[in-house]
Amino acid sequence: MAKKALITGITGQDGSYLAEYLLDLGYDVYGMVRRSSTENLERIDHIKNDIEFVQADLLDQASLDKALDISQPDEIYNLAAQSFVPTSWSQPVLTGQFTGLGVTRILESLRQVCPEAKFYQASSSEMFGKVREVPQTEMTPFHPRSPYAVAKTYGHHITVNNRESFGLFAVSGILFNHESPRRGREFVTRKITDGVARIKLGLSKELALGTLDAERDWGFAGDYVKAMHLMLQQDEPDDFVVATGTTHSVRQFLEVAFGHVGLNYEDYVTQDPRFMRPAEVDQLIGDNSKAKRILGWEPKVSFEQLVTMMVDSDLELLG
Ligand code: NAP
Ligand code: F7E
Repeated sequence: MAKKALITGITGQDGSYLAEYLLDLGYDVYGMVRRSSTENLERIDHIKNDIEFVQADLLDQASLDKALDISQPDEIYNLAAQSFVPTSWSQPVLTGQFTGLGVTRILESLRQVCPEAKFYQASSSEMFGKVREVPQTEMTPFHPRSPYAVAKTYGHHITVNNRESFGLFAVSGILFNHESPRRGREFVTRKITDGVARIKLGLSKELALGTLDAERDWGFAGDYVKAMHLMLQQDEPDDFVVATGTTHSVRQFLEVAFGHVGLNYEDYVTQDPRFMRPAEVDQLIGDNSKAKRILGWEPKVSFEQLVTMMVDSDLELLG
């Protein structure tokens, strides 16, 4: 019989790649969606007929109980969250409710409805924040720098705590930034590649950004969802850093993205205080050696390939 997976956040970037991957592996895929006045299935439009949708919200315990009861999953991937860091300063309570307490709600439902199900929590490199060591490993202490990161740190600890308290197969994937042509346009990578395409096509004249000095360990989302799946196929539940092990600044991203279409970013990019953050995460770089050793996982798409893939996709979309 086919394995059953429930993905929360299936309409998001990672949810779409994970759903594709699990369908290819022969899974029955259930997707949790929240009610919306207009349909927002763009990222999964091509596979939506292969997915069983269940309606639920991270804020509503009874709806989560029902979603798990309907799907009776072997594996749960908890990808749903308020995931945009700047919004977490303007909506800190909501972010805590979705991104933090939402994890407890799903785990409570899991314990009531399907305690044998394996659980994946989408944790984040943002938990390292003001980093205590370079590169960051599974043992590096956390120092979150935004309400989003604080909520994710709670989600991480409650996952580990459920594992230790109740013997659940519950794991936390500490994923560093991962991007794709399906990334939301407010995140810096997609904002840049969308901006480059607009400028190249004569639809826009400039691109306003915040700091250009921040450095991130950027990988490709399509590679990273495979690590999520591998974590749930292990004999023992454990937590893993998933990263490329390389870091680049926003400025370097700009150089490659504008360079790819024969332009110089300095002619178009302006800095706008509106995009500066109250507290910044200056540099992230992950040590992926545990994931390589135990999961046999490694990233396939390089930084340059990622940037050019995103620029080409935005040129095609807008062209
Ligand atoms: P994303 O594109 O922002 O998708 C977030 C998903 O969560 C969407 O499907 C959204 O549904 C859903 N959601 C939000 N609030 C919800 C609620 N109250 N109830 C039910 N669903 C809700 O995020 P992503 O980039 O795919 O990231 C997936 C997960 O990994 C997130 O938890 C994120 O915080 C985490 N993460 C991401 C990265 C990264 O670099 N991408 C790195 C580390 C960790 P709607 O479509 O209805 O809004
Ligand atoms: O910012 C700087 C900004 O919003 C990256 C989420 O998926 O990854 C993501 O969080 C850097 C920051 O991603 C602009 O200040 C400059 O230093 O693309 P971002 P993020 O905050 O790293 C982690 C791992 C997650 O878990 C999150 O869910 O770029 N930056 N100028 C800018 N950022 C944005 N968004 N917009 C700018 O104009």
